[in-house]
Amino acid sequence: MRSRTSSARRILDAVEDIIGPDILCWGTSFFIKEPHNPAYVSWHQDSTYWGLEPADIVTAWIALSDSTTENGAMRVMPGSHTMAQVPHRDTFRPENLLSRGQEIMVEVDDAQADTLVLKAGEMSLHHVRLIHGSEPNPSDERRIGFAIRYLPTYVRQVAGSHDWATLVRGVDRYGNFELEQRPDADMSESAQAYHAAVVGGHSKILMRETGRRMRA
Ligand SMILES: O=C(O)CCC(=O)C(=O)O
Repeated sequence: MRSRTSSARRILDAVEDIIGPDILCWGTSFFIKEPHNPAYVSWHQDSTYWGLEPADIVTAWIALSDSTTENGAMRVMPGSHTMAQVPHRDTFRPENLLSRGQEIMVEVDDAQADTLVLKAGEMSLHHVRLIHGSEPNPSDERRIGFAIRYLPTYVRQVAGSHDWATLVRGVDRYGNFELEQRPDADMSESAQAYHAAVVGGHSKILMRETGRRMRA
């Protein structure tokens, strides 16, 4: 079995090839679809509410289970990462796994989409402007993805006055983010309080002008 350190290094090596050697992790999310569950992800660009510029941002989407056509693998519109930001509408549909249930307001020709079929332990990388989404999981198998958002250190937050990120490789010569503290111990009170402050700050940015907070 591969060690955690070597897996992290292999992920960062691939990310470094795309965004260079000085790398921040801005956040992570699980996208979990239980068997026979209506949860889905509408067509969207990640950049829509993140407030991060420029759009030189990449997500490593790591399959923690097999991700197949049958269980709602992620689908992408090839080449759409070269588009500008597209307008989105918020739906807040409960089955939509996105924070605002946001969906793009341009027509997507499903027939042109590619499905990213992955074995557990494999990953795909996607650009922050790539139009992507996924269907519900009508199968008997769980589909679990873990998305890690990586930025080069020169990216900045333009929608909020303060933002946080973890330096995971290289050097931060810009100081655009508060660099997150390493927890003093697993689940310590202070580490949990710090985590809550960062998540609360991100929720304010992502949910701005909606009067809502992110779902837990
Ligand atoms: O897991 C999915 O189906 C979608 C994931 C996603 O939207 C993302 O990682 O940005």
